[in-house]
Amino acid sequence: MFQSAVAPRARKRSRPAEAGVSRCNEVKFEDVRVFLVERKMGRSRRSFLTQLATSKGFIVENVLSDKVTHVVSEDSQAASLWKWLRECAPADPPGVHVLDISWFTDSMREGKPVAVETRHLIQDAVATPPEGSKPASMATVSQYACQRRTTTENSNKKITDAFEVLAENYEFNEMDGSCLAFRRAASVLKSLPMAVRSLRETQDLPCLGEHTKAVMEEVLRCGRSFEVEKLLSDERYQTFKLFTSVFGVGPKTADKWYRGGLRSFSEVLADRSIHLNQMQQIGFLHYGDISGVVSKAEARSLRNIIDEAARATTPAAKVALTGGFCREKEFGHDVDFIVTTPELGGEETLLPKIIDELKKQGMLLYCDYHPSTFDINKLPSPKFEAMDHYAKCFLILRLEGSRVEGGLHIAEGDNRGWRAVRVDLVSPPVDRYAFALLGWSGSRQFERDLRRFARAKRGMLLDNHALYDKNKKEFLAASTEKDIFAHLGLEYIEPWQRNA
Ligand code: DCT
Ligand code: MG
Repeated sequence: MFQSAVAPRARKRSRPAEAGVSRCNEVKFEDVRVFLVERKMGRSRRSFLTQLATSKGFIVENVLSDKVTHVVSEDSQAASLWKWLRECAPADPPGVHVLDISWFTDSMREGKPVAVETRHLIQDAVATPPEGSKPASMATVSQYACQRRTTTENSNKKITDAFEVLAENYEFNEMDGSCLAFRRAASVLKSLPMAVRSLRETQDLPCLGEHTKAVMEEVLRCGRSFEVEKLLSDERYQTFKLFTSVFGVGPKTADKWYRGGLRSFSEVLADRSIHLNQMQQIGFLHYGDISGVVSKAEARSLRNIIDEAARATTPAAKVALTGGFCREKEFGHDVDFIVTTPELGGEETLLPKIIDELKKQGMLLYCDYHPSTFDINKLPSPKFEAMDHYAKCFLILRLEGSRVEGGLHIAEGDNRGWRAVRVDLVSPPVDRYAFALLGWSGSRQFERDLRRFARAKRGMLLDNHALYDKNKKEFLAASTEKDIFAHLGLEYIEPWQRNA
């Protein structure tokens, strides 16, 4: 921890004002304490930058204490800087950002502390190797997915696939704890830049329990897990998997049908005691299309379609692709969009207008529209709810092959020239946009850990509507995703690095 003072004669003081920095500046960012490294910067430039920062409401510490959250240096020689920092603080600083001057200048320009991005970091060659390379030790992996960078590349697919089958089966059996344990373990392995070769290598990794390790060991040793193989040929698992692949059928319905003795679609459809709701009827009608995956090219085409439909009725409308495709996944089960308008309130009529437009174009095969139940006075919500309160619609659209670059992602020999695709549209008010975008960008595990981190590490409540600081008893405003990461004191993780 940074405990020792830089200048031996300087006594440890808590506030820059007390430590010789102008007192008349109002402190705007209580949680951020900057330390400017004088080496290479020089005394007069350091003094100038200190005044600049305090005039903008920043706290600049004169002493390198464990209160410091952001160490800023103009020393481009990472090795010598880190050597010097280690001499000042022999133990590794927990959570302190060591940054080059670009973070400082960005923050001055914006008049607020900007979120820390990879480009700002001065990497420690010993403890933190450059981005994209292998960590020197797996011990550095955080238990929180929001502190890991996870791309779509997965070096441990064999193991994580096995974990996901087991997690899914626990979900079918409503064993939430075990399900989460396997999902967390899979998420940790997905973040590793290299394949695990032996159990010993994983001893310092978080979120791996006895059961997960036993499965992993089997996969490492035999190339497969016998528990998973047994499950894959288990009648109950197979039937649940089949039934829940229908749009509108969850584990509860699958369980009811299974307990009623049903094992196949033809048995379900022939059973007169079963009443399929509208969603399930449409699910069976378009089963071949919507149980398959949607390609990136199809998602891109849908983005243009939604964009045109939104602008045709509301020229200033803003459309953002979110969900798996904003994380650069090649395939998804649906395509998710956030739509809004620049003026507050404009979003209220936006979805019905877009839906009408899609209908006019003959694209609307199914629409389940939920008007907004968002009430700012009911925030913060003490308990996270699975669904947010914004207006949204779950759609099935008819996508013409002629609109997709490279053609539709359907079976060869299917000559219809179109396919059905699942599309979700959500429309938050513009002042909630960043929270909605972050909440829908996923992955589920990333979102879960962002909320868990906010609560456990920062005493804050985060959901798709707002970020609330429980200690200060106030809401923290954000107009971009980066603002939210900055409030949480987290390094910014790009959407394509959120595939936890
Ligand atoms: N989400 C969440 N919690 C839920 C449901 C959704 O945090 N209970 C977020 C995470 C992902 C995003 O909403 C969109 O959901 P999906 O479309 O189900 O996930 P996806 O990541 O887009 O995956 P896919 O590619 O399969 O659509
Ligand atoms: Mg999706």
